[in-house]
Amino acid sequence: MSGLKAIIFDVDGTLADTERDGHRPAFNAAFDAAQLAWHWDIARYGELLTVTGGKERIRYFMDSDGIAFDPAVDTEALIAGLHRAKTQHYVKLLQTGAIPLRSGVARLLREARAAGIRLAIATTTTPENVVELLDNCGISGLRDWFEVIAAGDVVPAKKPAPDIFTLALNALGLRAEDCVAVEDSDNGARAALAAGLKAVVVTVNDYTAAQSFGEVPLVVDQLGEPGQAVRVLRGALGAASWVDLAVLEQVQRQAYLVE
Ligand code: XBP
Ligand code: MG
Repeated sequence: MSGLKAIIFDVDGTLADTERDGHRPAFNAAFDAAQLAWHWDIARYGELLTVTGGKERIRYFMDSDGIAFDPAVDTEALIAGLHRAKTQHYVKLLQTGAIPLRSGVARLLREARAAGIRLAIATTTTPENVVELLDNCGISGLRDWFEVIAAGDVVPAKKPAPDIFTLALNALGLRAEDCVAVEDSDNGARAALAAGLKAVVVTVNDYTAAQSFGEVPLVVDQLGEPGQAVRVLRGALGAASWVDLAVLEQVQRQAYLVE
């Protein structure tokens, strides 16, 4: 009998490739609209992605570039305003359906539902970004497939802190060893591991491919599906050709072996 009770998914980079051509241009559009001469090119955005959370990323950018406003300017309010504008731009982009789910995501979600395995989300991004992505990727009612959507500022510390995964586990009422996390980044993998979860990492692009991902047992380039070969970067798929429930259960069982 399967010991796997739930799968907890990250969103950005995992469910969809959102960063380079989604969040990044939305930040830049917000900067333009505020008449700030800031522009995050692809390479710079890669560096900035080491900080999770949009507001935190803007603050880190200002600090690292020594950008300071007149003391009369409320910097926190300025950042919050920029971030609200960024979210509006990003949501508009999502509403065009421009950002699809990654390979194998819909397949794995369907398999999990058919097997009675519960689904949850643990993400750093703003909650409305999650539901807009889910509502605009071509699967009707997808947001309702997720019993728990833990997102954004609801925890004191964002990834790599474990808080958002711990929140999702508490909301599910499950122990970490009953679940597996699916992540795409070093920060995300470290957050999942710190919450006691075993994780699969699905690298997405140059932003994450060279990261180390802590001690996760399986790193692949996509979840995969028929006709799309999965490249295994760490670990093994066993008899499977793509990341299916049997593979996730194997990842989960290694948790028991390690403990
Ligand atoms: C995602 C993020 C987010 C998005 C921006 O990290 O770092 O900050 O880039 O989202 P993860 P907001 O995939 O590890 O959860 O601007 O809405 O914060
Ligand atoms: Mg991610």
